[in-house]
Amino acid sequence: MTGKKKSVHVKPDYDAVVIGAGFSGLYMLHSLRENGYSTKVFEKADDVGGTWYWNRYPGARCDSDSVYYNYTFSEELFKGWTWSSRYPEQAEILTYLNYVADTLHLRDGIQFNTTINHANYNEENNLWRIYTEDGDSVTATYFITAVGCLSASNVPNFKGLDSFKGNWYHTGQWPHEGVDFTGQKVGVIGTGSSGVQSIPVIAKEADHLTVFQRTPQYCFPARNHPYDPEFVKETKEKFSQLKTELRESHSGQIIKSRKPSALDDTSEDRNKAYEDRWQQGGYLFIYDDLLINEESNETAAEFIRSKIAETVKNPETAQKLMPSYHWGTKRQILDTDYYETYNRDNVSLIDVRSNPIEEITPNGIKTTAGEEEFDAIVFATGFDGMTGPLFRMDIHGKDGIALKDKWEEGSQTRTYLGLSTNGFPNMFMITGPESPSVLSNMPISIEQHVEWITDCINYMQKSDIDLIEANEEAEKEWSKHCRDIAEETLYTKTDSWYMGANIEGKARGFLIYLGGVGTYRKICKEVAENGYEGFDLISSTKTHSYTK
Ligand code: N01
Repeated sequence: MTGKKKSVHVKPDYDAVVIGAGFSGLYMLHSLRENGYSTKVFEKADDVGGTWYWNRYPGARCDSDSVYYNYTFSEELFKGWTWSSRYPEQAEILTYLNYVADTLHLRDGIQFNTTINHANYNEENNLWRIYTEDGDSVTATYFITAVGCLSASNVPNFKGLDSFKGNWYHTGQWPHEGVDFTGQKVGVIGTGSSGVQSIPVIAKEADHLTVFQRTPQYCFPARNHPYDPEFVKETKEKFSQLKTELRESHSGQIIKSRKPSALDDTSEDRNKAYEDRWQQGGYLFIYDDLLINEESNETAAEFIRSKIAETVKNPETAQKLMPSYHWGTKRQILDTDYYETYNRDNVSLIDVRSNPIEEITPNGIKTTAGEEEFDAIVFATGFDGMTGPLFRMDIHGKDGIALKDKWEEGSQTRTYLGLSTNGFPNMFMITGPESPSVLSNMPISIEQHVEWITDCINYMQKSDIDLIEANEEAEKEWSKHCRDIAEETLYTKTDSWYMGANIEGKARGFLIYLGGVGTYRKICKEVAENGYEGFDLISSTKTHSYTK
């Protein structure tokens, strides 16, 4: 729908304000600047990097093939960078993002050390006012969130945490100077990706490590290795082809062709295929139906359980480590010596499902099985995923409605294409809920959003459109479409942060579009080609500050 609206013309401080200077914010800034828009980025940290700035816990590394885990919008950037290994450590990825920021001269567009704690849409003048924690504010026509999906740390509200006399850390807010656990008794709570990556490293340093596990995990070996220079050279040479393939792929990665069903193979052939992948390392994507067919899924689950039994020497510990949920329906994990770590004399495992944590005491952690003393506690307890970072900014749209109230009162997050939500005009979310985001290779999905948003703003400026807002009906349909696809899979049968299940009181519902990166790209493209179908576009007499 296109219409007209009267609004008072007030010149904004910026055409666009972007929140966050990680993968999303950096490219958004570059893209808007290249198109002539005055743009300001606010970043809480004192430097660029986003998730790779904050997550400095021991063992933190990427688990996507690094040659695909980078920007593809610039051939020069792509060819100017060489990854050392298949799954590089956090520091190397942070160096890559610094390389991008420096090469594209982005730092002068970013205000560091600045937390945004409120953003407000003003219908009178059709502008966003964005407030910093210090009470300063700026206005912008477009408000773009580049806050990441996993930036709101979750420290469970354990009784007594304040009384703990030792040091405690959350993996997502790790001290920059590092932590030396030598000679210490350490407790790690949580066995998701962060716990599984950090536990083997902490175990090597600490005097004793106790892991508090609520849900056992299916882990598959990463078997990280340095890249063969010949492979890197070939990858760079076929840049254009690779870029197209990544962007049109299902997950934003290049995955070798798979067989349709695990049940088409004999158990012997299947186990050989699983064993080959186990030896080779990387994700266990061998059959297409592993996440939709319970019987197929169980073959993968059982294979990993057999590996746990084979690897972990103490049968009681091995039993505690055996997962029973559908394989792959929580975030899949690639590990380095995770199960092997439980064979160390200085590592013990407490199952907090049978023996829940009662409280943190001044000296340690008390479960129903007793109290254990610690010098340090590590919370590897995850994040308020997808919606958490948005809610923490206290965003208010039309009629003053808070985003949190809109999504939580209806007990449902609702977006149109994961990019936009009704009632919040001229606001765009990069990798927002109900887009492929965390179940895809993030840089590739980020690029698609940044390019779509830039094209959309260009279209608005050229067509003299002042306001774009997701249509309520289109949004309902998109949310339903996302949920319908998810219901066809096994994902919705497991409590996970994908479902919002890890945060008490959070609206439940699958928060990711599962139709695939290539399909999603096509849908977004068609929406744009059809004059931004599903959006309301409003013109007024207001002049704009488009400068190109
Ligand atoms: O967090 P998680 P994470 N008492 O939510 C447990 C990305 N990532 O930081 O499973 C006791 O996965 C919780 O138990 P349960 C990746 O997308 C990527 O590890 O809820 N335990 C679980 O074991 C990932 O999915 C990389 O029963 C409690 C753990 O804490 C996402 O970040 C590396 C508890 C939390 O696991 C989050 O991963 C790291 C409580 N009250 C992270 N509350 C890469 O490799 C929670 N737990 C790229």
